[in-house]
Amino acid sequence: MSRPASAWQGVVTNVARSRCLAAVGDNEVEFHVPGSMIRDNGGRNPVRVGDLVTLALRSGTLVLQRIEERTSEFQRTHSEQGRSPRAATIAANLAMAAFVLPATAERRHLRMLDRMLVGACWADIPALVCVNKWDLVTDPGNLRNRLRPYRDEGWPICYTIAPAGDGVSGLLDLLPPGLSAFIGPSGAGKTTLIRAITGRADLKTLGVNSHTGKGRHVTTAVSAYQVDADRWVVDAPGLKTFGVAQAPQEMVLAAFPEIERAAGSCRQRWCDHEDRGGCRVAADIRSGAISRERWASYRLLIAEAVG
Ligand SMILES: Nc1nc2c(ncn2[C@@H]2O[C@H](COP(=O)(O)OP(=O)(O)OP(=O)(O)O)[C@@H](O)[C@H]2O)c(=O)[nH]1
Ligand SMILES: [Zn+2]
Repeated sequence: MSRPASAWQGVVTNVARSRCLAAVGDNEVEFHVPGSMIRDNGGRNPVRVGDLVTLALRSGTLVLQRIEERTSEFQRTHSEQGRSPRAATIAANLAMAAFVLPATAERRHLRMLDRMLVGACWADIPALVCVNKWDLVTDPGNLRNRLRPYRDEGWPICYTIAPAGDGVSGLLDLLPPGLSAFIGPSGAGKTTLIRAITGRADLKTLGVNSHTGKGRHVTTAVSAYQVDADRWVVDAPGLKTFGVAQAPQEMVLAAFPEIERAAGSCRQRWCDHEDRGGCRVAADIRSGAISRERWASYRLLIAEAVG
């Protein structure tokens, strides 16, 4: 389809409540989303970072004309107060999801990792794990052990100290052409990593609150930054929760390949894995081939996902 001379194509780099930015050629331009498109989307801005958009110039303002069909949607289930849970897209057309955890990882961070991996399987995009703040790790052997199930299933894991740039070139080597989104809990160091990768000193981090020890919620909008000619990184606000209620159960299974494989070898086709005779999953849990943490996580997520 030909487009009028006054139309431009771009990739969305920033979505805030009232304005959006897109990279058009070598420029970043601001554009307006027509009220009708927001109304048609149930009162929400339909634009996401990563969207390929067509913009038209109207009375001196760039206006969104069309959002091209997405190749992938990285989404989670999200419930706002008093509303029923709905799927919310974090970014569109991603080539990679980079899950950032602090090396001070607590149990809840690893459980969030399982949830985010369901999100990557649901979006059908590859994922990697970046364990940042490696300078603060207290028991490195224990943490590496707890991450072994992920490594064994082929998810790349890298260890970084973002402010010093340690491990950052290894992380960069893992990013494919296109958009890679940095996702994880608040204060994990996503913005600091992106600053180290892009060399952009203007990216703001506010530091960790010295009283609570928690990272402050500093990144408020999803934004994309250019790394080199064909790679972009996406900084997303820190997540507190990552619901999978709208994800199909097969996507949960895909995020636990060690369990999926074992279940395929249970003697009963519809085995409930309650350790009756011939259950391979139960045998693998007993032998340690399936970690108890991952098994408990799987059971929660499979119950949460749609059947
Ligand atoms: N010791 C140490 N501190 C780090 C490291 N990486 C980041 N920090 C610090 O941790 C704090 C939070 O870092 P951010 O980059 O803002 O974290 P974020 O994940 O972007 O946080 P949100 O924007 O809230 O999601 C800042 O004070 C950083 O300087 C690291 O590898 N080691
Ligand atoms: Zn079984």
